Amino acid sequence: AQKKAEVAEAKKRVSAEELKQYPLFNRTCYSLRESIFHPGRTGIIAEFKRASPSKGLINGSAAVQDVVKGYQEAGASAVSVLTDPEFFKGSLADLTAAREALRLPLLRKEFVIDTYQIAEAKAYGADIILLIAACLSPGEVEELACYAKDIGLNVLLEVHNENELASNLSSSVDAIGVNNRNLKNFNVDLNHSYDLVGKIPEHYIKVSESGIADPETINQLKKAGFNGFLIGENFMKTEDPAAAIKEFSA
Ligand code: IGP
Repeated sequence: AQKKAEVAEAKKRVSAEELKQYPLFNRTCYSLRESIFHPGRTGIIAEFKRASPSKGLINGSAAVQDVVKGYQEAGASAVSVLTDPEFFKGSLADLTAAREALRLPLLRKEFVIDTYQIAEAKAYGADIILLIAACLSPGEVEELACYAKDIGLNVLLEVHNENELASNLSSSVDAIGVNNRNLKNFNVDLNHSYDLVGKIPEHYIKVSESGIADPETINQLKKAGFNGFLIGENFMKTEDPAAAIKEFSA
């Protein structure tokens, strides 16, 4: 039954060529670099995340457009929207809703393994894709990053350790994100960021991801050399994520 459902799902999908006809595919993407270094903005990449594998339901009621508008007003440099339905209760509809509400770079947060998902990201409104080094070979990172660059998207590469970093220094990658959360046991340790920041070559935008819980941590990460701060749960777990980000930005 699982297999049948997958085949049916695949049949419903439009072709990559059709995706390229979508109005949103044919737009100029916002630059992550410009927005991260924009003087009036905070460097925060604020995430819309309803649920996660480690926490279960985080926020079952927040409306995507209200939240992302609030993020933008509070000075976020970019917004991240989960599109994975199974573990994060996200969707491509959420991504497009966010696009309509925003004038900021928008990240499709997804486990990307093929070029189709990248074309889809742009067609549904994303400006940035995430590539997770732990899920891909260096050759795949290069191929997918190149494809994304060719269609005008920004590329954020996520790493967990020095080996993943050293094997994936593609020139088609714009930003390197150090994930502080261990994907196997979900433990968060900010030392991942502090240990790796000095090893990221200067020309990449440097992003610290996950478990950032207060404005003081952002200051310390900035001093260590980070330019971007990917934060989801600590905003989303409150009743009013847009109010929560304001306390980080004050
Ligand atoms: C946000 P947090 O701890 O602030 O909610 O973390 C973001 O870093 C996290 O959602 C994330 C993620 C991922 C989710 C980072 N990399 C890869 C899914 C897949």
